Amino acid sequence: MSYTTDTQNLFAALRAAFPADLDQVAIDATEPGGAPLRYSWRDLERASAMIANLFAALELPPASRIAVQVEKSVEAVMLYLATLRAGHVFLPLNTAYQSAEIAYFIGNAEPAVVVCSPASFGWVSQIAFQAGTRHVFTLGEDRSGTLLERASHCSDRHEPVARGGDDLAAILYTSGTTGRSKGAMLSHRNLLSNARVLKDYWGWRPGDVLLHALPIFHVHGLFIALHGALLNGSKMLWMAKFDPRAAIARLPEATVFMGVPTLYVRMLAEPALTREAVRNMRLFISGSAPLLIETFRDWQQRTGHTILERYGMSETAMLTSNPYRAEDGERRGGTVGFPLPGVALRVVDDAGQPVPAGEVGGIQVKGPNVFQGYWRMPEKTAEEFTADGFFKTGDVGRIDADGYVTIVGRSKDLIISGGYNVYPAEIEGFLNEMPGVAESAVVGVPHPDFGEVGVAVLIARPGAALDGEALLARLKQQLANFKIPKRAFVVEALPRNTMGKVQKNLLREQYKALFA
Ligand code: MCA
Ligand code: AMP
Repeated sequence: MSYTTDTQNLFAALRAAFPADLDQVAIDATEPGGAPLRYSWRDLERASAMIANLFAALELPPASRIAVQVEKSVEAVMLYLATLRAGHVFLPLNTAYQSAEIAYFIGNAEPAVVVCSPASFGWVSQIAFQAGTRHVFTLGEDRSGTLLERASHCSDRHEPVARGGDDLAAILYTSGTTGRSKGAMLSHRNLLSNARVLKDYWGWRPGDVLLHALPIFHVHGLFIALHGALLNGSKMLWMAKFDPRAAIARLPEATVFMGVPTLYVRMLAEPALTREAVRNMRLFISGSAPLLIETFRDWQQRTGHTILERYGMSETAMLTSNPYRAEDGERRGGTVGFPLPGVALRVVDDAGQPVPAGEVGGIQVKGPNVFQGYWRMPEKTAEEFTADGFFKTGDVGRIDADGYVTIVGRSKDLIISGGYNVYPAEIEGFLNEMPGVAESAVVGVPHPDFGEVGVAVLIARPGAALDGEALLARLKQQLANFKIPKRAFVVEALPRNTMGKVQKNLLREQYKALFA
C-alpha cells in the first residue's frame, strides 16, 4: 500500500502525514481517574480500513451519504476516516437533535447508511428505514454496537478510493433564515486546501500536541481541530466532553488548544488556570462565535498568552485568522485577523459595490475552501453567490486600513449560543404551531456563559392564557436543547415598523440586561 500526497482523497493526504512509527500514540482518550485508553496510528489505520471494507461489502453506490449521530469517541473518528477512505460522504449530526430534526436531515440527504447510538436505535432506525435507508448501525461511546461488531469481520487492508478534488467529502447542515436547513456540500479539495493553509499559517510543528475538547459534529472540532492534528502527525489528548477543570489539568501535556469563547470563559472561572498550567502551550485559538474583548484581555493577563481569533463558516471552513507569527502582525482582540492565504474577502454595500477601508458592509468570500453549493437546492445556491463567484456570508463587517477584518453583526437573523447556531425563524415556526400562540419572536440577548442566548416573546390568541415556561418545556421535546430559548415572555403586542415588520432590535434592547 502506498500513501502519497498527490491524491485528491482527503483521507490519503491525512494518512500520508501519519508518523513512520505507527505504534506511537495518536490519541490519548484516558478519562480523568480512568483506566488508560490510548490509540496508536496503526489503530486509526486498521480500524478505518475495516469500516471502509464493511462499506465495500454492503456494495453502497459511490458517494453514498453516511449519516452519523453518535456521542464523541475515537471510534467516531475512525468512522469519519473510513467514510473518506471509501469515497463516501460524511454527514455528521449534533447529538442534541430530536426526531423531527433527524427526520428532516435523513429525508433530505437520503443516506445509504445511518449510524446512531445504541440508545436511540429504536426511533432513529424507524425514521431511517421509512426514508429508504437500507443500513442502520449503532456505535456507543464505549465501543459497543453493531458497526464495530460487523467491521471486526472485515479485512484491515484497504486502498483509499480515488477521488477527484471536487468530489464530495462531507455535507454539513446549517439551518436557514427561512426555516429549512440546507446541506452545505464540502469537497475533498475544500477541506484539504483549508487544512494545508492552516497547518502552515498556525505554525504546526513536530512535537505539537492538541487538546481536543470540542464536539466532532461541526466544522470546528471535526475539521479544524482534527485535520490540524492529523495533517501534522500530532498526538491528540481527547476529551469526550468539555470540562474546564479536566481541560486545565491536561494543558501541561498540550501545546495547542481550540475552543469556542464559552470554553475560555469557563476555564477563566477556574483558579487552577495559571501561568504554570499553560507553561508548555504554544497556541490558543478561538472561533465559531465572537470572543469578547474582556475574555481576550483576561486570558492574556492570567496566562500570558494572546488568544488567536479566527473566523469561518460551515460553508467555507476557515476564512480569516489573526496572525500566528509576530512578523505578520499582532493578534488584535475584537478582530478576526486577515483573510487566509488563497481567500479573497471583500466588504460590499447593498448594491454589491466594495466599500472603502473602515466602512461596514456585507462580507463576501471566494477561495478553494468555499463549498460546492447546497445539497439539492440549486436555486438557493445561486442566490447565495454573486455573478463573479463570491459567496455572500451573511456576516456584516469591515476591513480596516491595516487589513484586519472585524465582524460587527449579521444580516442573517441568527443567534450564536455557546458556538452553536440557532435560527429564530425555526424556533418561531415551532412556537407558532403551539395551541394558544398567535405569534412569536425569538431574539438573541447577551449571556455571560454562552455569549448570546435566545429569548422568546409571545402573543396569545384572543381568549387563550399562555404559560411561556410550559411552552418552552414542550419545545424541548421537539428541538435540540441548545435551541430552546432560555426565557419566554407573554406580551400584548410586538413592536413593528411602518411596514408591519417586527422590530427585533427593540426587543433585543428591551431584554438585553436579562442575564447581565
Ligand atoms: C448546552 N446548552 C446550551 C448550549 N450548550 N444552551 C445554549 N447554547 C449552547 N451552546 C444547554 C444544555 O442543553 C442545558 O440545558 C443548559 O444549556 C446547560 O448546559 P451545560 O451543561 O452548561 O452545557 P454543556 O453540555 O457543558 O455544553 C456547553 C458547551 C457546548 C460545552 C459550551 O455547547 C459546546 O460544546 N459548544 C461548542 C459548539 C461548537 O463546537 N461549535 C462549533 C460549530 P438543559 O439543562 O435545559 O438541558 S462550527 C462553526 O461554528 C464554524 C464553522 C466555526 O467558525 O467554527
Ligand atoms: P456555522 O453556520 O455554524 O458554520 O457558523 C458560521 C457563523 O459563525 C459565521 O457566519 C459567523 O457569523 C460566526 N462566526 C464564526 N467565527 C466567528 C468569529 N470568530 N467571530 C464572530 N462570528 C464568528
